[in-house]
Amino acid sequence: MYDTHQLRAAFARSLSAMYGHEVPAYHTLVDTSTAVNADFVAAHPDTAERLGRIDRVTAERHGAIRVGTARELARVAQLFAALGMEPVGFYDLRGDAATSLPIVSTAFRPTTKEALAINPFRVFTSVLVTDDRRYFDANLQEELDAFLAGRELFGDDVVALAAKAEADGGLEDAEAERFLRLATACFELSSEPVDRAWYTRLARISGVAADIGGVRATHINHLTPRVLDIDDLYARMTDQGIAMIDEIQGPPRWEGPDVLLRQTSFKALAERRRFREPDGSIVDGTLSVRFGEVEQRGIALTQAGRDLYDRMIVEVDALAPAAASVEREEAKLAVWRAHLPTDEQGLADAGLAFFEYEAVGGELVRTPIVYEDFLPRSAAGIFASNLDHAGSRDVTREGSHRDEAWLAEAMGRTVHDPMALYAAQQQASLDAAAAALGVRAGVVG
Ligand code: OOG
Ligand code: NI
Repeated sequence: MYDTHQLRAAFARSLSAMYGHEVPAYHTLVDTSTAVNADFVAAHPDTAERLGRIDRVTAERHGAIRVGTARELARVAQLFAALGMEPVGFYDLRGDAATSLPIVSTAFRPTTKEALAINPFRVFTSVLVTDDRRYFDANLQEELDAFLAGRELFGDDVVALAAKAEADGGLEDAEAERFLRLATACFELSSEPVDRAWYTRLARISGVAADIGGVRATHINHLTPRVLDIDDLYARMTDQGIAMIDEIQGPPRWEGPDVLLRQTSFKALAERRRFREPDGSIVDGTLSVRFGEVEQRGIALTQAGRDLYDRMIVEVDALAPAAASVEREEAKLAVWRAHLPTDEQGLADAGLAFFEYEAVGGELVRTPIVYEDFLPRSAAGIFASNLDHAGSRDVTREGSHRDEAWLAEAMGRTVHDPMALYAAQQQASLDAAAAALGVRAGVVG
């Protein structure tokens, strides 16, 4: 028997094996990340594990996938439900000024502290918005919708097994292995020829639209390891001759506590794909859509902390508009030093971050809660830096409406609010600590 958590861990391993086979640079990234983490723990034995035990951090991955329709989203949500991964958060990347991204996203992940500790696998999942007139006119939408309706990304057999696993809390060995094989295969790069004319038409609007709607299959776009020192990782990858994107997205390196999420990536490598030309001939060619990404996670911020983060990013933009990465990093550092408390106590006192509290020998001991989600601005930056062309869109047209309720309706599932999950975790720890100390839980932080 595989229970939900064993299925999730096994699926993450199986996807990782397949992706490593398809994209050998992934091995370089994982090996380098493992070395960075081991060295970091050796250099900082007392503090390195404050944001997660080394075994969890080194095994930790997030994936990214992209689907075309509400139906495909509902079916992939069923697959993830079998693995104990629920939709958390709503990200609308369509507003990004620099790049044409006709998508909205959510993240499937475990939602409890216990499940995260067993295996924190999460998948950033985007769905195309085909009725957004800024990107697709009525004719193209009709063609695109028909194309998407004519494909099946997640077959009935794998979806049925997933539903059974969700209902029973796991699967017997033979069925579990079949489910894992079928589910992994859904994300394998297809060798079916790509219709060149159709793909190119969509790519002129958006590289992501072409990647989603230009082919009859989906694939895992990237699998991201977690490191304890992303600047060290960046330097070591560069030393190995791998061209990283210019900027580390999100907060800067600084002397105070790490908050939220820092991410960087290296450019998509050209992968061999076959194409069907307009004259019907099949030729070899290449596409660059997949890339390598790495992340460093920090402390989860409260709504007040998040509002401050968003204001700080606006200030960085004002100080260093479209500046080179070195200047942006300097601007970030100055803004961080001006606004953010320089230690955890300061963050807690100002109510800016989430912590767990535990009663130990009559004292309340505070431990930070790690940010388990994503950042829309950073996600847009990662997308943008890995596309060959910015694409095009008509900003004079009205966009179509999408929100968390739309996502929930499309999947028939609750979309969790990340803030509410962190707040509940903090409160549960306070209640338990108060019970242990024999006092009523007060508000801390
Ligand atoms: C997702 C891009 C965003 C992240 O970690 O924020 C992302 C994609 O490429 O499909 O990977
Ligand atoms: Ni990612």
